[in-house]
Amino acid sequence: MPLLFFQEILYSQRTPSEIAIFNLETKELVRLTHNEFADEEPEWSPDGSLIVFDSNRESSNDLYQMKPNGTEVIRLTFDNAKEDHGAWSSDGSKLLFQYDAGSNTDVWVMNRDGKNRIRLTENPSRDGWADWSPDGLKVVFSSDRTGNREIYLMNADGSNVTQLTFSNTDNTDPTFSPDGNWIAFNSERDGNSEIYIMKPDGSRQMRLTQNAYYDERPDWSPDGLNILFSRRANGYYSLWVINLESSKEYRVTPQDIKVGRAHWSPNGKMIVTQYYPD
Ligand SMILES: [Ca+2]
Ligand SMILES: [Ca+2]
Ligand SMILES: [Ca+2]
Ligand SMILES: [Ca+2]
Repeated sequence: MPLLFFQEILYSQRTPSEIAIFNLETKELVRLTHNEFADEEPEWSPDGSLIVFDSNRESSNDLYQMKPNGTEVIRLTFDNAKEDHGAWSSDGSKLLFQYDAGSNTDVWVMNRDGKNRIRLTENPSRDGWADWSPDGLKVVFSSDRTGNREIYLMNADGSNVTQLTFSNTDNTDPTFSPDGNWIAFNSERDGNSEIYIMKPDGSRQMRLTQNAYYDERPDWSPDGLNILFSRRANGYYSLWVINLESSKEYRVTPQDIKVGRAHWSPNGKMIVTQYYPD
């Protein structure tokens, strides 16, 4: 009981944030949520009709979904654990998520309406940051079971867990390319966090960014040609894109817009992001 109580205080004290959509053509930012709670980690459904996100608006942290105009908000999880990091399957029928009971975190899956919850990892370490392969057969995730965070691949039912990275530094936020041929992730193996890609068997690990800032949370564009990522400099994140052919990178969001974890819209024209109004 004391532990749960303490967690709930921590959640309620998280920095307030909102979900917003940034239009890449007009450069306009539209807020979808307006409240004093932490609304985080939005991801667009593959058919474009819904956005999943997590929020501490109802005392415990839970997953929610809403329309891309901010209406029809539906709560998907209801227990005292912290549920976050929702990730859509390519067919839009299921959501992977992270279930944090305080001392342990695991990867779970449920139907898009919150029903039929199934636990996929059962390990005392912190397992999470999961994403699907495009064919829905595999799940890539991060775990600190060796003492630091490494990337692992397993079957979608949780069987056959295979370790892909062996860097002895933190590696996290793995995500499949749309064609399933690559996994992007971030790693601290070269001093600070940079964006990397590798083949789904762990071979051909290559660094894409190299600088003094924290580059995290990669997300492939729907056409597979670019990777969106968050860069932390001077305490704040901005969104950047790197083109995989030219290796050129550019900033997406203006300096004065404070953002967090973000994902492309299915049509590649917008980005849904965590947003800090102040
Ligand atoms: Ca909020
Ligand atoms: Ca909860
Ligand atoms: Ca675990
Ligand atoms: Ca960096």
